Parts: sequence; structure tokens; C-alpha cells
Amino acid sequence: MGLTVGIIGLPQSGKTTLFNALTRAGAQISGYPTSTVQANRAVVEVPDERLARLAEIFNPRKIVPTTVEFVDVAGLGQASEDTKKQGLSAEFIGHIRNADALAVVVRCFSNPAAPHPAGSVDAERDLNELLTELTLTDLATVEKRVESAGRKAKSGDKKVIEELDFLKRLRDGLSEGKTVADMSFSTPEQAVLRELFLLTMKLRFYVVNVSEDALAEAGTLLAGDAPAPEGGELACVAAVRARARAEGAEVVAVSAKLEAELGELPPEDAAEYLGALGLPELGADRVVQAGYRALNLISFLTAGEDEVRAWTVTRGSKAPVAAGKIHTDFERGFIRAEVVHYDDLMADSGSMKTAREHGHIRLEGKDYVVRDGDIIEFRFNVSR
Ligand SMILES: Nc1nc2c(ncn2[C@@H]2O[C@H](COP(=O)(O)OP(=O)(O)O)[C@@H](O)[C@H]2O)c(=O)[nH]1
Ligand SMILES: [Mg+2]
Repeated sequence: MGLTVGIIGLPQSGKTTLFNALTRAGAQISGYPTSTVQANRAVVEVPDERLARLAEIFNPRKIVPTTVEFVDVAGLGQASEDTKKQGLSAEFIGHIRNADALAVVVRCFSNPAAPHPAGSVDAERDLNELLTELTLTDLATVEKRVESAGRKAKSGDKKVIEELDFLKRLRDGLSEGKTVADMSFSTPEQAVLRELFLLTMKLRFYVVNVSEDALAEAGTLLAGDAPAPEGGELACVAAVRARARAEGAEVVAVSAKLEAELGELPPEDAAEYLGALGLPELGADRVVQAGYRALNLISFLTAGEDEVRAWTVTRGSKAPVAAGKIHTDFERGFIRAEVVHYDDLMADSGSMKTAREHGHIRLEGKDYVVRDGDIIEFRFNVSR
């Protein structure tokens, strides 16, 4: 485990509603912005229909999906004059410092019962405000490091002096409105940069929160290249699409309120209701999957009598690294991997015997790059 996605966004954008939809955790939804930094945390299973299919074949004692942790953090967009000068509070940063990616919730729905704090729906404005707050917070983090490095540099330590120069350059860049992505850094500088855990450097993806009625059209708009409609909810969706594409980021549309309501139904009823709305799957599932893609993760699978299970690795990982996810001994004593791809096994009617006859079961060595959907059995020897 250990993957964490921080849900951020302006007040009343639907963060907590989405969190509840994702986790069915029943966290308190506020009808008004709260002034303190609250955080809800929950671990969510990554939906993977392949597990159920494999379970039919292997009859395991248990099925174990892989997981992602979500953290819903309030606190953005409630900037007092102090926050505007100093960035977001240490408490806010503490909650998302260790997040691997940020899910940025943008409000496009209108709801008279829960008005937008700025009085109107405007994605462009909201996105600018969000990014400004994140940048100001990073600037404050860097300022603090400039001060402490400045004190240490008095000793004349060459390494500290270099670090100070770098931190000052970074500070100046950020205060001119540049982002970290706009600047370039040497390898040692990048090492210092990573330790700063800057918020604007985190991988991020966008979640557009739309009304139930606009959900299907929003999905189509996000998937294609249709021009931005003028005004209304879809214009809002198009504005988020433009921003996400400019950043090369993922974007998904959900109706958080609908999702949260569906989450309270038994799964079969929810599926039926979704079908009636003409929607293929829960938006919550798409959010989890977008997080997975944003983090550049893939799943490999293990299957046997004991369990059918999904495991997470970074795309491009080699077989021994994947083995190490299961047990460090597996990585240390890695000999080879017996691999059959899920799609091949299904093409062979789920029969390992047929897969073997068709040459679909491969023996792979330590340089094999694991693919999403590989079903792997590792051969290892711990005494080596
Ligand atoms: N109509 C509509 N209302 C929503 C939607 N998502 C959230 N809301 C409402 O907006 C208000 C704020 O939601 P909340 O999740 O507390 O926002 P947060 O401040 O970002 O955590 C609540 O009254 C929600 O019921 C949505 O998709 N559609
Ligand atoms: Mg909230």
C-alpha cells in the first residue's frame, strides 16, 4: 500500500461528497465552509473486474483488490489576509504533503441550496485561485528554507551555499509567477527540490463535478474535441478540459451527489440505476482509475487456490521489482517469472492447460517489463 490521493478544491465544490461516494464512509458534509482544516481519510479498493473472472476459474479462498488511500482536505479558498501572505497553514500541508497525487475537484454544478462561495460558477476563475494558493504555499515553504539555509551558510560550507543560491533562484521564479515545471534544475538541485514536497509539483488530475443532467454530455465533451459550448455547465466543463490538456493531465466528470446517493444502494440496485441513466460505470470508479493513470501505475495479478489478488507497480517495472511487492525475499531470490496475460487466458477460455498448449504461458527473466494484466507466478530461491 502507501498510495495516497489528496482531494482538494474550493469550498462547496463537492470534495466531501465525492469522498463519501468513493469510500461510502459517511463523512460529514458541510452546507457552509468551515474555517478549520479538516481531513477525512479512507482506503478504497481499486475496481478490477478481472479479479472476479479469475476467481471463477481458480476458486480462491479470498479475493484481494489493490487499494488507494484518499484524503479529503478542506482549507483551500478560505484565504484570510494572513493566508494570502503566508500560504496555506502547516496543518493543511501536513495532510497532503505525502499525497502521491492531487485530485482537484472543480465545481460546474449549480445548486441554489448550496451556493458557490463566489456567487457564480466559473471554472477558469476557480482554477486560477486554486493554483495561486498552491503556488503561494510553495513560495512560503521555500522562503522558510531560504531563511534556515541562510543561517547555516554563515559557516561557509560550500554545499549549503550552493543550496542557498538554488533556493533563492527557486523563490524568485515562484514569486514571478513561474511554476516549477517552467524552470530547469541540475541533478543535485532536483534532489533538494524533491525534499521540499512542493504542492505544485505533485501529479494532479481534475474531477469536474457536474449536475446529474449534464453528466453524459460532460463525459462526451471530455472524451472528444468538440468546441467549447457558450455559457452554461458544459462551457465550465470545457474550461477544465482546456486546462487539463494544457498540463497533460487527466480529467473525469462525475456528479458527486448522485454518486454518493448511489453508494448507499446495494451494488445491484446501483448498477440497475446506472443502466437506467445510460451510464456504464460509477464515476467513483473512474476517479480511482484516473488516479491510477495519473500515478502511472499498472496492476499485475496473482491467482491460485489461496487467493486471487491484484498488485500495484509503476509502469515500466521489471519482474524482480514486481516480485518484491509480494515479498522482499521474492525480489532477492528472484529466479524467473511464469507469466500469462489475462487477455490470453480469457482467449483460452480460462484454461491454463489450453494456455500452455497455445504457448501463452511464458517464462520470463529479470529484465522482463511487467504489463498491466499479467498473471504472474514467481520462482525464487531464498537461500541464494
Ligand atoms: N446539485 C449538486 N449538489 C452537489 C454536488 N456535489 C456536492 N453538492 C452539494 O454541494 C454542497 C457542498 O458539498 P461538499 O461535499 O460539502 O463540498 P466541499 O466543501 O468541497 O467538501 C453540499 O450541499 C452538497 O450536497 C453535485 O454533484 N450536484
Ligand atoms: Mg468538505
